[in-house]
Amino acid sequence: MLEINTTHLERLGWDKDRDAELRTLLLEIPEPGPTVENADSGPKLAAQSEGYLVGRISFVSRKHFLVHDGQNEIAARALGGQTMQACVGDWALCRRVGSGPAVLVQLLTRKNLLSRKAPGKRPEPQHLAANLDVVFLVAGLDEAFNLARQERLVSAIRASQIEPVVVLNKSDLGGTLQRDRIAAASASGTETVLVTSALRGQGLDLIKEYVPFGHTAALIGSSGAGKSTLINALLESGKIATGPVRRGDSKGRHTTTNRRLYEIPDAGLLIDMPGIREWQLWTPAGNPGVTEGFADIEQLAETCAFRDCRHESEPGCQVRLAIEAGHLDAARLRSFQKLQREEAYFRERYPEITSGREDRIHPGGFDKKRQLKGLHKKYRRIQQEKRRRQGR
Ligand SMILES: Nc1nc2c(ncn2[C@@H]2O[C@H](COP(=O)(O)OP(=O)(O)OP(=O)(O)O)[C@@H](O)[C@H]2O)c(=O)[nH]1
Ligand SMILES: [Mg+2]
Ligand SMILES: [Zn+2]
Repeated sequence: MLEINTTHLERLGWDKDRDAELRTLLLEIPEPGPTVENADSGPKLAAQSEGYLVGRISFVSRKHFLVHDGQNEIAARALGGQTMQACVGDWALCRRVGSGPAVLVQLLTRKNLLSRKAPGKRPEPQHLAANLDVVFLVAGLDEAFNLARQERLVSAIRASQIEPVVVLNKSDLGGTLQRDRIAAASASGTETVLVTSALRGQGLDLIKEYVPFGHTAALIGSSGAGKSTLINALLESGKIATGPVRRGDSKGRHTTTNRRLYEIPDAGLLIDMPGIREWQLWTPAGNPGVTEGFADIEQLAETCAFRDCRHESEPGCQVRLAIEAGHLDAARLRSFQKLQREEAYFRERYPEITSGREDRIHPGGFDKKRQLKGLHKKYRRIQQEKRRRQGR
């Protein structure tokens, strides 16, 4: 059987389940036999650099990946349909051939996966990160707090079986806002709200507590919230580029453009992400959906007189009762119902996805179509330009 050294992977979050899976996988891979000399086989590849390795994807840029094996980051690329699927935080079995980039052979089973619907019209997921323990929802105390988006994020994160933790950063600028914000953030369905100042190094220990050795967290939030600055402060090296926010509305300039995994000294791993603008749900089969972020309402709804209570004017509605008694915010119920409608629309619109036949929608298919369209456009433009120059 093939052997792969995994001793250095623990600090990247390697666990027993992953190890067992890898052992099984390796049983299926035939051991490389002695090379047969064959005049037709072309140039020989360097034998010593060939071989399998396992590591965690630490960086993604389109089809290019970096895979961390616990000691080094190795350049890798995906083959065919896998391109769409691999993301930061994934464990991958790779194969190295010659001196070029390694090839992702197979992804190991994910503990969880954070996805949203890819921006644009195409019904495709965008996988943001895999195998997370926590997602930090970072908001700057200088930016306008968007409760509706926060609720949407919390339910998406919960639905992926990941714990959401709100981080209110820039406490040095917060002033009197702070108290209201903490209340608002708590109303979004998260239990934990941390207050930090990346600039002054306040609250960094709180973050570390949530990401101990071997754990992984991703940072999500608007551009300019201070995600990269927070990671820099924790890295104690300041190696990630950060950018100033706009005067007036404190909006960031989308400084971070890729997702990347960082190892924090004396703690676990943090994934830096580009700032987000919007978040469309992606709730295929197997994903418990938006209800996960609204356990409080779900619990109340179970005690409503009617099983299909819409919490409008039905008698014996415990949800309305809770709102009237001031235990539940009416806006929160509205958010929940809005997300439920969105989810229902998604499931109706894309039944092939929600019934678990996602594989029928070939990821490459859309790309190819778009590529062709782009080529046709380009061709037409060149033709037009040619005619123009010929004076037609
Ligand atoms: N006053 C203050 N400024 C901060 C703090 N944290 C970050 N900043 C500033 O906020 C600006 C944006 O910080 P970044 O770390 O680039 O923000 P980001 O969330 O990574 O933004 P994107 O990469 O664009 O998504 C920078 O000018 C930082 O110096 C803080 O705690 N206090
Ligand atoms: Mg950044
Ligand atoms: Zn009801």
